Amino acid sequence: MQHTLRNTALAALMALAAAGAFASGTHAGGHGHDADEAIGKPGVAAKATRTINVDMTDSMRFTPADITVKQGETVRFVIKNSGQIKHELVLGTEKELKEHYEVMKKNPEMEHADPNMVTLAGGKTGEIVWQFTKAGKVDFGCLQPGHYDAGMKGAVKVTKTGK
Ligand SMILES: [Cu+2]
Repeated sequence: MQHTLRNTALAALMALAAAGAFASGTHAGGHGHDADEAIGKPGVAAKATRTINVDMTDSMRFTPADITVKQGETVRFVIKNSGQIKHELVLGTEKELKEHYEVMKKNPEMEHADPNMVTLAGGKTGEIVWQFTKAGKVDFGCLQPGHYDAGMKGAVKVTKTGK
């Protein structure tokens, strides 16, 4: 029976390998396997080449709402909540932000803390250090219930580095 078991295990491994190959084949040209890489990755503060100040207000706006960075650049965002109510800045694809926003609406008290976001009570300041590895657009928004719909969103344009 040892033989049969081994074959079963081998078949399972091969199936996994085939599935893996198929999955990576769907990423056109990319070598990334993590969906998060679509927007970049957590940055190392010591490597930040630039600090960008972003202000959040109770009028449901980010200032600035349009930011341009270079591909590969690590940016230190210093985010200030100038309002009195809780706001947050979450980096993501538009799809991710919308999905997350729907979850937040159902669970308004949900606490979340990931490297791509910062949630701040009124008057507080926080930071996100992020490396933009891929050219294109990275969206950001405040996912507190009602805020995103009210227009509390923005985008980071990531320009391709000349090569
Ligand atoms: Cu907000």
